[in-house]
Amino acid sequence: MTPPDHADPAAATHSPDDDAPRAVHLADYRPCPFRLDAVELTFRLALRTTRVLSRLHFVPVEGPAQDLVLHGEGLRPVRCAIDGVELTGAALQVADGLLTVPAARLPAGPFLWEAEVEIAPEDNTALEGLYMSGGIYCTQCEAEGFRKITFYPDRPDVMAPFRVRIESDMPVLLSNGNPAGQGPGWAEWHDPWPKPAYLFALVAGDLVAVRDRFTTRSGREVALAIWVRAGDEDRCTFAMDALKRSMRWDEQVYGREYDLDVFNIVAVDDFNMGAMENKGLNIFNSKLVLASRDTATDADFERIERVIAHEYFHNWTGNRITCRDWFQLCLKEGLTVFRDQQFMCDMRSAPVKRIEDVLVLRARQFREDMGPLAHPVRPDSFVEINNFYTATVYEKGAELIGMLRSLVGPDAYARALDLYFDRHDGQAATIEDWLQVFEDATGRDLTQFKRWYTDAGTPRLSVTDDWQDGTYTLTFAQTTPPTPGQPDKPPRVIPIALGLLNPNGDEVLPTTVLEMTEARQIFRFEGLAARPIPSILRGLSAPVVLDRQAPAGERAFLLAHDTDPVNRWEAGRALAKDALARMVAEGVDPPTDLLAGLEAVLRDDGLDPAFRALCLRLPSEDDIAQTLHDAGRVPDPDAIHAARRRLALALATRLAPVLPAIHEQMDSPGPFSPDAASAGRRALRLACLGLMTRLDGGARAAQVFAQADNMTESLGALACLLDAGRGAEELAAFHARWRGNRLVIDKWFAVQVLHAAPDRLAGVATALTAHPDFDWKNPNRFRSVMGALPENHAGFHHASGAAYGLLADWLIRLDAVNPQTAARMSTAFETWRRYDADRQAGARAALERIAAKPGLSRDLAEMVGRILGG
Ligand code: B3K
Ligand code: ZN
Repeated sequence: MTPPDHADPAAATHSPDDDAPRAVHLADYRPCPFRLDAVELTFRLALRTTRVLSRLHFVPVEGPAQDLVLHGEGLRPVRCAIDGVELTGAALQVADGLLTVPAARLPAGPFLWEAEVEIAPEDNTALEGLYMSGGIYCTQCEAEGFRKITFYPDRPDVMAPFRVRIESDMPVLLSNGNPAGQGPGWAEWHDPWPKPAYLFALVAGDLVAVRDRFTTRSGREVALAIWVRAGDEDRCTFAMDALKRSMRWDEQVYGREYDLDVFNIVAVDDFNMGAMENKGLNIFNSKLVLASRDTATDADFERIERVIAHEYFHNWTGNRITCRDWFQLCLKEGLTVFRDQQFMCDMRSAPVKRIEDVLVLRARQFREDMGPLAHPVRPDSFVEINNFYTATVYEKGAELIGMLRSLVGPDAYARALDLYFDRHDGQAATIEDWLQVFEDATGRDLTQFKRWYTDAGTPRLSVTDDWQDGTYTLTFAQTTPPTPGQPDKPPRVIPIALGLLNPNGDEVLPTTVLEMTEARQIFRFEGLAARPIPSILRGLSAPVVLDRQAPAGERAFLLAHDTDPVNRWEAGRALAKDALARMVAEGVDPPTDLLAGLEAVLRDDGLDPAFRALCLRLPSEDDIAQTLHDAGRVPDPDAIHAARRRLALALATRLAPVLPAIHEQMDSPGPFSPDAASAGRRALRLACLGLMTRLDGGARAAQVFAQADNMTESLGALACLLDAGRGAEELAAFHARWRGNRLVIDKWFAVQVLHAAPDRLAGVATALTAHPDFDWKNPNRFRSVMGALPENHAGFHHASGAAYGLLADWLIRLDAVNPQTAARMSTAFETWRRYDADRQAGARAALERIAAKPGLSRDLAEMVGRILGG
């Protein structure tokens, strides 16, 4: 067969540096002029010469005839035809990743597009499209990876049922949907549910299945399988259990059933993110599937449970109802995160889970919203969509759903969701559709609420109170600082969950949601016997910063008495942040009210151990830096590091009499269980160990390390030892024991970076990159060193600028093979303008060095441009 004359691979290959990156705008959205009624794909797998044959059944939609425009990147076309007539010459135009067939060359009615292309999975280091991971063929198509597999209208609003045939001598051949036949060297799959190409998946490899079954509430029998490499089967039990619980929960809480005969999960070692919700064939980073007591920490177990649920929940919120375009990403991600958070609250302690979510929201999303990368939950332009899988779209997107639910109430929320599933099943929807459903179900006008989707930035809520003649008055004011491209922000509706306590600690006003809609608004409470103590923004009822000049003693009172556990924790947190800010700025001693308050919490064995552990966790150095920056100061990373250690020492000294006893008491006698209660006991045990280490230099931690029978304790003790400036022997023992387990060796790398002394960080990290196990092309391994660098705040921002330079070197290197992961990790620099002039100069030099690199990907170029320019 003669390749058509457009077969020059360069013609359809994306070349990152060929021209300036172009932004895509929401305002430019146009529907696709063709419907796609059916997709048939055949894969003849080979490492460097995989053949992909596609048959796409197009139907023009009403209206004037239009060109057929298909995406394609890095494809070697062999043959393209319409209704069997091969296309050559002028009938085909290929440029900038787009293949265009002029309208004049298309039949007036339905037609069949056929293409045969060649691709090289083995050469695909970007891990997008069809690639190899440890000898396994696998795919990642979201957001725009399918165009690296074949020519296609690669946009989420084009949905079609798929039939897939895989030809390969690999023993296991998987794709989406239900199995439709198999024989020696081939397998066929049929996915009856129309889906966009980003949900396509294919896996072929030497895998074994851990199997189970699930019967849906209407009686459908679903065969469940988790596919892993031989030897990993015994580490799938927890993930399988999480999957079954997720399936049941979605039936019980959202009335959503699974809709295929099989549900497959595959674990691969090389993956750019956590996992992917491909229809009926979820592909996971192995670190989010494999877990056993020896190899996974409690945090790993928790994350596995959450992500298994998240990907499963996408089956309805994402797959059955998908996004019209990528600007609507939060439609599926914000909602699915909200659903996974609800699930986790139901599976575990709800307040503890909410506190953890608040910590993540502040650490990642508030930080993003306050810096150069701030963008709306629904952005209105992007250069590279992969750069918008952010904390804002995910975590703030979930907060928006939570606010909606608290504004309309749980019953109306349930009605609205039922309407959403009824009305939009099988469609590619928008945020307008989503809000319309709520308006129709509740009769409420959500025009002002929509600003939460379109306006970036974290509102600041200030509050003053007054007590006169039996009336208590709260006056709130809201402002949102400018963000890139958005100088002015009108007021938004803010649900403020409020409780009032009397001076005995009794609740005189149970949690009530105030609706703030103006820039400044007053709320009055009558009939109270005494001036109450307010508990404001309970459960963090809106993603805002509360600026309250609390009167002396109020926070300590709330830490001791608040009936809302999240705000109780929050009171301690606010005290600790204030204390640390003053310790840094004014050199004061750790305040007694904080130490006394934390001691009371620790000693209160009526409280959940997990909650006590969270209260004892001091604010991170990055959090303190942000607090100082907000207060108009230039944070000094060394002073922050020193103050935090000083506070930890003061706390340890004060608690010294009780720490060993609680450490012992929290030891779980029976067999290991990863459940939340047991994990909470281990968390408190480790919190005590961390404090004890401040006093004994690591003596107890060394014993714990030697005796540990689970990874949480083993790694926790190792971290304590490194913090105490020792641990060399233990590190060696840990490596020797776990050298055959990639996921555990990732932890071995990360713990050394996280706990290196600040002035040694760059040296430690450089040495680790020279270690024979540093496989930098594996995203998990790369992240375990380079992703951990900024987590060591004082080390990353060391005055030498060495860590900035080191990260820049490695981002440049990684960008050439894996732009997506390189771009994501550049967010380490997003706070660079907080710091002093010398540090800013160091960070700027590193960023400019990246920006100047010839051939930089558009992913990393966009990120660095925004970070520098903001
Ligand atoms: N939807 C995927 C993320 C895809 C990221 C593409 N760069 C996982 C998830 O959110 O469930
Ligand atoms: Zn998701």
